[in-house]
Amino acid sequence: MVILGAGPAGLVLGNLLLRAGIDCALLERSGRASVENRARAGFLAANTVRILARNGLDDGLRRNGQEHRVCEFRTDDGRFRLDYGRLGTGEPHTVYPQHELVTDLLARFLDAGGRIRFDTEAIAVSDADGPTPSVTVRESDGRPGRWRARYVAACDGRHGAGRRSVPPGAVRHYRRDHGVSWLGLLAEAPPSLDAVGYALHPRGYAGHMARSAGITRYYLQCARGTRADAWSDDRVWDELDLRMRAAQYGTLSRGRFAQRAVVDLGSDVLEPLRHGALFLVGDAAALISPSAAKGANLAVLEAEILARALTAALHGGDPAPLDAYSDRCLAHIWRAQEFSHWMIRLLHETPDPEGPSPFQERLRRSRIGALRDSPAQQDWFAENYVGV
Ligand code: RFL
Repeated sequence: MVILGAGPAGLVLGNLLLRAGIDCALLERSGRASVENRARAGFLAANTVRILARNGLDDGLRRNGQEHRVCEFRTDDGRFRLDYGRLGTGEPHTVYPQHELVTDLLARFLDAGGRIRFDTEAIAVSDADGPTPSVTVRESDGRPGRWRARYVAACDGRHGAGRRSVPPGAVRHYRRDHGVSWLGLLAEAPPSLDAVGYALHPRGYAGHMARSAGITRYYLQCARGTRADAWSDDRVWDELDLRMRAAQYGTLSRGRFAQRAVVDLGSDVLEPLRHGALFLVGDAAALISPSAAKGANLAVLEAEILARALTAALHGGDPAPLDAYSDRCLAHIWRAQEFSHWMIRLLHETPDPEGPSPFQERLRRSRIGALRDSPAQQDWFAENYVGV
């Protein structure tokens, strides 16, 4: 078994296969330090924590993860809080930075005797629907190489070799550009409120998410095509203060921005998630906009579903779970896509082909009003917000 990519999907899958006694090798394009330092997600769903716990992969998470259960919406009409950890299914998030989870999973994989090749880039998966699937690679010394495998799991993200290797006629590609961009910021500053903050402002959306005692993620909606370094740190902080209504609700703790990146909010899904011996997992299977913090959670869930299916096929001689892999995962993926789409329309005035739309804006105000006032709507929100 060959796994492409050492992100959350590849490393959960690798650990679970090792535990089941299935031989696998992981091929990763980047070096170890780069994999361990790539700051991205932070909010883990309760189901993700359960998956990691039942597979003995939650040591770091239990030590350093922080339970999180409240979000706050700030609008022109005031602010309100939802204790989502008490609504819906009554489950909180656990805040644990993705790169720390990846570091834990990698250490675990290596300790258990897992094989991983860093600086090894998969170029293509060949003969996935034939008798001898293989992966061509560029080895760390730059030379070409080839790995043969009975199965290949593409956990190598949206731009990886796995997706590219599925023939266009064998897959349907659904995609959507939401027409909204965010400046994603990682601030070396403590969180400024004890909740996830969603600020809806006439100048655009601003978001606040805790990562750790000294690190906070912020998002600032920006015009399409904005460069990540277009604004000085002071200008970014002033804009965050304005949109988060700091004058009314308390100033933000400032610090240096350790990371800035512009994200164009987009989504896509491939169907099916299997082509012969090649399986798509995590971002390689579907990209989901970060508006609802689902990507890493789906990656972990799909990795567990695939690990169980491979175990049934290889140890039990039962191919049925592998045949069901794509449909099972797609049901979760489309549910998460729908909620994330709903979040985008809650948080932004999304572009209307007919230009600025006061009608759309009224709908958005009504949507947020329902969330503020309707217990049934709040339960629905909480269930989808923490669930995958
Ligand atoms: P990853 O994490 O991208 O890992 C893929 C790995 O594959 C390697 N690779 C290759 N290796 C070999 N050959 C090739 N040809 C290769 N091409 C690539 C890469 O180097 C990498 O190591 O994919 P995976 O495992 O599917 O995990 C997906 C998650 O990383 C992603 O969905 C989340 O980060 C999304 N996301 C969030 N998800 C959440 O659940 N909660 C959050 O709070 C959250 N916040 C976020 C996010 C994504 C963000 N970005 C990137 C837009 C915040 C941000 C800013």
